[in-house]
Amino acid sequence: MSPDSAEVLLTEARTLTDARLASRADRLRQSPGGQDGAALAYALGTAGKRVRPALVLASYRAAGGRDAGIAGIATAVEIVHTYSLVHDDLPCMDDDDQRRGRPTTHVQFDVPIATRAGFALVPVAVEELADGAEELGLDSGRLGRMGRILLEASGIRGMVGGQWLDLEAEGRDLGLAELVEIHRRKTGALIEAACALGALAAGDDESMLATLTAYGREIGLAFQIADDLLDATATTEELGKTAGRDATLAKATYVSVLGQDGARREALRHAQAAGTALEAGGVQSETLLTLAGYIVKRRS
Ligand code: GRG
Repeated sequence: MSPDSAEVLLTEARTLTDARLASRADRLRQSPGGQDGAALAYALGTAGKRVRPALVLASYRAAGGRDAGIAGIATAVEIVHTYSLVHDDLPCMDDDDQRRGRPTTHVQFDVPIATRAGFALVPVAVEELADGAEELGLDSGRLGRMGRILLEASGIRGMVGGQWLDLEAEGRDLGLAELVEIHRRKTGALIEAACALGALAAGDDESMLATLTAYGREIGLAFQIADDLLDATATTEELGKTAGRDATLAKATYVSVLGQDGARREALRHAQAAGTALEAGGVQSETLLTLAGYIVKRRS
């Protein structure tokens, strides 16, 4: 695989996902319509890196899947991620005015509209998951299992719980164990779910599922450590969101706890552990290895 292969996969994921996001956005612009519909379409139309869809795609292929219908499952994960960004930027959370190079949804519209739009995206994601599973011809048992994985990762045991702890921890010194718990839940859980969903969409091989889940758990944490580093080292233009926000909010991060070099070492260690998990499970995927490398070396 060429060094640019992560970009190639991200572009493929973007193409597949963006077509479906645009179609959802069109429908939501019609119904509910009005400002709510416009805000939903605005949020879905922002240009992210599409790392989570790429992970669904790569995990699906690593598990032997070949059907283009996987795009629906990848889009469902991206919609949950999109909702989390809309709410994360609200004044009651991280209070940011820029995201993906554009004004955040509550700045473009207003706080009540952005709050409603965020909540409304969760059932839209579940609908997309069901549509994707149907397109892949998956049975209801498999869909149920996939729904549980996506919603558990999004909920109190995953992303919502992690964000909750993160908000409570603002202005407080944290130990590494507490930080790992927050990062694994706030960011890692959805990334881990993306890999698990790719595996389950391809088949019911439990060992494959366990291996790709273990891979996802490691790169999920590596992804948030890299995010901590980028917040401290990249520019607002590179990130498309306000740089240096963690310091402003007095958040404990890998950088504040371990320093930049220590954080870099930990990100690499977890990316390598992701590769070890693949090897231990006998899963050969140059693409997943390349994505693990990309996740810790990216500049945005
Ligand atoms: C009710 C407490 C409560 C929470 C609601 C808002 C929320 C749920 C959770 C926040 C989760 C979150 C935004 C975590 C940060 C994840 C992260 C590193 C986002 C940036 O991801 P990228 O770099 O962004 O993939 P793009 O824009 O490229 O998609």
